[in-house]
Amino acid sequence: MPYETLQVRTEAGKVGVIALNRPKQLNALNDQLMDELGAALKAFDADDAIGCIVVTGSEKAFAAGADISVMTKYSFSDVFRTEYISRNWEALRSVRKPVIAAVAGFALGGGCEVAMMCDFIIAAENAKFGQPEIKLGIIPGAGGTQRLPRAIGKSKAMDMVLTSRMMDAQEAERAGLVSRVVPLDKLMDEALAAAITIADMPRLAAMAAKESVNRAFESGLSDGVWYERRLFHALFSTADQEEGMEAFLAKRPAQFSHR
Ligand code: CO8
Repeated sequence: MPYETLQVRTEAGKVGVIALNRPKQLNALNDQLMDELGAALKAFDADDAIGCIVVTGSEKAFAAGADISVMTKYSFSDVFRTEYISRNWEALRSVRKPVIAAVAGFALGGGCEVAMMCDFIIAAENAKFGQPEIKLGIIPGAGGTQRLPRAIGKSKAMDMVLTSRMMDAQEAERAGLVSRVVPLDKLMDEALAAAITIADMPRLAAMAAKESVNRAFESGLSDGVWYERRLFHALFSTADQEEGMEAFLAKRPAQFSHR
């Protein structure tokens, strides 16, 4: 399917790469882009050959937020009536395969929120994260006030949301917002290497691991641990559990069938 606001490709036959592509607007997010992002994610999620997805932007911007030139025309009744944002902006949440955000440059407002909806973030040294919505008279609207404190704690989240200051890649790594920081020219290599590693893992275990870690943000400890145990038990019904354990004991590489 041709996309106007994305560049979509497959790497190594097993990783789906989605690059946000509105360069003139620093990848500002509008409904078309988010609809296309949702469609591209869904297509990779349904493709049996794909084991992991990478979402990225350009060297200058992952995404500089929701498109302000569009939002400026909206009234309360427009956004409330049409369910602006919740209508199509959270497609990432329904993706069952692991999704890595490879972030260079600005990840601001909705851009930071999209990155946080991914399963983990690999940042280039020039990455800058921020929730500057307050300067526009609004607040984050796609989970920024909820995911940021869970990722970096209340004090830093409040600091960013209230002052609008940006966090550089090093601070973001120290704070736990990103999993690693790499040189800009190595960003895609690192993200693809991580994605290929994940794609080569037993698929059902990877999907269950993602579901279980995400459960930690939706439930109390007892419920979360119970949920994890149920998934752990369920994986004993998979061919890859049998293969993985047999291969380990036979001291040979495992041949996973992703079943
Ligand atoms: N919307 C529309 N256009 C934008 C945006 C944006 N968010 N950001 C940048 N642009 C455009 C600029 O208007 C400019 O266009 P033009 O060349 O036609 O004048 C072009 O991109 C380049 O930008 P700058 O000239 O400003 O580039 P600089 O390098 O000087 O500055 C900055 C880069 C710091 C990123 C600056 O552009 C900036 O501050 N942008 C706005 C950041 C912002 O406020 N983001 C939050 C938006 S609100 C939001 O995201 C609400 C989230 C709602 C949920 C979304 C769900 C996913």
